[in-house]
Amino acid sequence: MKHSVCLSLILGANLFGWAAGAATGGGAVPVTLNEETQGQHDMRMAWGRQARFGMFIHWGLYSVAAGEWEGKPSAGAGEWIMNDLQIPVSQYARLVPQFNPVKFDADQWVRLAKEAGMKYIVVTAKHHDGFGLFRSSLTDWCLKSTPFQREPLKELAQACRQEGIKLGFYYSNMDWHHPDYAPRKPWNDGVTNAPDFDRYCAFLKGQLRELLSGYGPVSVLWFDGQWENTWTYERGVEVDNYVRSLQPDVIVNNRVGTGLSLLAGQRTLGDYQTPEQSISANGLRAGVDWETCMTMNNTWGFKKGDNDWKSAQTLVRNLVDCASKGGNYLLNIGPKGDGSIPDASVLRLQQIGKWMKVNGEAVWGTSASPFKTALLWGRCTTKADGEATTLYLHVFDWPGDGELTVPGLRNQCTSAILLSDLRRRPLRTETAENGLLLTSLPKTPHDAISSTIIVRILGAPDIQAIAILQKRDGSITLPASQARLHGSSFQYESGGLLDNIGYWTTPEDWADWEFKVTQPGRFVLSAVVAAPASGSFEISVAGQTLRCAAPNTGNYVEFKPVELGQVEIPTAGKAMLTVRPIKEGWQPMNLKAIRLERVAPAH
Ligand code: FHN
Repeated sequence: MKHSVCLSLILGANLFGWAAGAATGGGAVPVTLNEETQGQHDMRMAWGRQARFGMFIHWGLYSVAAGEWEGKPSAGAGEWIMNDLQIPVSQYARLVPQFNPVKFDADQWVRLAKEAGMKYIVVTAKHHDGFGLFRSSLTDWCLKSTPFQREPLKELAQACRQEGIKLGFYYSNMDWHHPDYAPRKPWNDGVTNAPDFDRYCAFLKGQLRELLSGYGPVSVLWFDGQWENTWTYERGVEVDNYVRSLQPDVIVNNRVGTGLSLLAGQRTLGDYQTPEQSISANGLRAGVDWETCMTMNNTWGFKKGDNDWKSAQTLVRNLVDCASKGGNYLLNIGPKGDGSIPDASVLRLQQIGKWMKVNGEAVWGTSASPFKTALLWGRCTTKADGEATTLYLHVFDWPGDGELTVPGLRNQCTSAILLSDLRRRPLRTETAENGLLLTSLPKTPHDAISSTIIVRILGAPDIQAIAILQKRDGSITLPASQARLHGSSFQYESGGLLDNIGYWTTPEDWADWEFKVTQPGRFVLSAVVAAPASGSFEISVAGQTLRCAAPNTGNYVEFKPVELGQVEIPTAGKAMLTVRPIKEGWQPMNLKAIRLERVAPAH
């Protein structure tokens, strides 16, 4: 495949200098990142922080392969097939004449995203295989060599402008095809030259120039493939500043850098962090913008054999989880080689859209939860309203008794309603010892996925850390979210099916809870556990210790309650319960909660 070397390299001209106007064709020298004021930064980031939800699109030659090569399935993600099956580039090129996505419909794709509640789209302009999904003047290894003589990125840009959706491009620093990319892959069988990485970077910047000058405003540049040692901090700085010189308002992700720890004098590159396929338990540090990207099944690029789809419930709760921690959710689709979107993806986007149609205001433009521990029943997002604050309570586990406690909330509540109640009927609220008690909830939730309650309070949230309290029926629940974790490896994990202490791989780690007893007595102790093997641990409370065995539930996500024995808590007041592995018999387990059911009054 022919590669034209940048004219600048031949003429020695420096097309990529930072001189005033050189890159922007005149006008003031654009602000480079390290000169940007916080105010300018916040202004540039504002739309992304409002958006909370975007669509990731992985689409390219690999979509034609669909996870299979000469009848052999690839083990990894669809877009990694060249790597996983070590397909020689000369063979992989057989896909080029097959790329003719006649079913591609930019308007349909953008409408699907918009109706799902997504505010931006990031599409792969070039993935690791180096194949440009656009007509590049710098190489033939791109769309212009296929039968598909349209410009999908331009059609997407146009459709996004029409629908008010921001458009971003994914661009891989790593390139398995380019003759100057290093380290060269064994399967890159068409080239023999010694790679010249500087020449590759000139190519990379040349393509970025094409993408940043030929498709209108580009809102996001999503770099990737930064982990090979040829990609350096210095190249990241150069590209970070370069793309801003072309479009000063573009938001750049952190993978323009190397992802390695910063050395003295280095600064964080890019504007936001990009955790992948997971949602951190407590969000990232305050003030750090982040976005979790995630597949709907297990692959980014289409694979015909991957039908392990997450449910709409899981996807909505992941979105809410991200927003409740001040982050964004970039949910991926992998269109097929013919340009159509898998039915399973379309169905889930429509289901998410149905939920967002009712609850979108509780996601878009919201900020993180003010609660320092996870909420037993779900998540919270907030909006500051001048002298007041709106709390959006996302209730995943709807209370059967019509009551819900907002733990530790000390503000005056001025109103509480169900977001879905078009008649805006007020919910009864009481100020309780452990927070705000909502009563008169309907016995069934409006939406089993997540139902939203809007609580308006005076002032900024004032949350008192509270001990876990005994419920009126005498029961006490000690949730993973409120455990005090003592150790280095385990952690509280949440999102989707997860709301538990996980990664409990070392018996040195142990957990305890402090709680308040108002009704002493005899209690039946149980634990809610998921574990692929039965392990031994002990529970100590009120001077008694029970030796326990975790049930083998077959895996780490199917939780089962297991009764552990009885204990006496003879007096009211503060109590402490400890869960400690027994070294010799320990097996890792995920622990969702410890429960104490009061079965008799104190002797
Ligand atoms: O290797 C890529 C992968 O193919 C996919 O593009 C994801 C999406 O974030 N990023 C890299 C893996 O971290």
